[in-house]
Amino acid sequence: MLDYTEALELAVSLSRQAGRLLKQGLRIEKQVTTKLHQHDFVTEFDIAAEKLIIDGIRAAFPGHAILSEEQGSYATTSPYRWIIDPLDGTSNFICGYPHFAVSIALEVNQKIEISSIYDPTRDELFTAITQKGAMLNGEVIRVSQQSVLDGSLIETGFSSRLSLAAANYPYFKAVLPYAQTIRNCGSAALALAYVAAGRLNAAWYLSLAPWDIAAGTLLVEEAGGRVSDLDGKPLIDAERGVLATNQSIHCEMVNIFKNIRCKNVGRV
Ligand code: 2AM
Ligand code: CA
Repeated sequence: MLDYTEALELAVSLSRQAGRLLKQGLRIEKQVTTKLHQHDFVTEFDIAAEKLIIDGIRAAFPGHAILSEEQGSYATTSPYRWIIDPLDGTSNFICGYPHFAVSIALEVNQKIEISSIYDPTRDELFTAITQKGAMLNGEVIRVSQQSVLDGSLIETGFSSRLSLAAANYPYFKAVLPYAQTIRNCGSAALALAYVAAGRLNAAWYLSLAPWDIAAGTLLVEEAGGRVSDLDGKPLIDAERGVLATNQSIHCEMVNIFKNIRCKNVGRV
């Protein structure tokens, strides 16, 4: 039986090492290459940070499965699977915009049990273990107490693929009149961590990948929030949309999203 505290310590240590590496790359010119399409970027720092993390996990737990953004899937028969985004917020990183994170989650029998999201520029470490609460730099965090959408600070983001980004326009337009305002800061992992810490009241995204949200979902739930798909149903596939809130404004957001679908406007 795996000791979750020890596994989290490993995730934190690797996140900090990867974060140090990313910080060194922030203000220098990077080698930027494209992946699936013209705005889907990767740098040598994404790759190096990912290698550092995967090497560390393989050394400690050689039998565990791994899913990571750049190297893809390393499948085994183990019930343990690490889900890694070595650099969430690559577009920010390329431009020197200091808002990005290292995200590591451990799934056990397909359920996230351990999370670590590390923001190296602010030296902020968000961690969670299932049923043990969520923390920021070792202090317990809770979601906000905001009870209505009116006055809420919300975040969303747009896929780097334009056709998928456009699917979010009607959602953005529908939420904006009800909220205080909507941010688009470029890291889904940090947006979820901020919902957990009560800095944002909600965040929603369409078209994400599992590594963008794996760690963040447990953080939000352990901080007293709620995570679902855009219909308010259990989240199965990040690609079809994710909604994370402080719980109190969840139904209001889902109701707004429902109206969009009635008008039959773009879904992914
Ligand atoms: P990344 O930086 O790791 O690619 C920006 O709104 C957020 O969406 C970031 O978390 C970014 O993750 C993610 N993102 C942007 N384009 C994406 C895509 N095509 N597929 C999945 N995630 C994407
Ligand atoms: Ca990434």
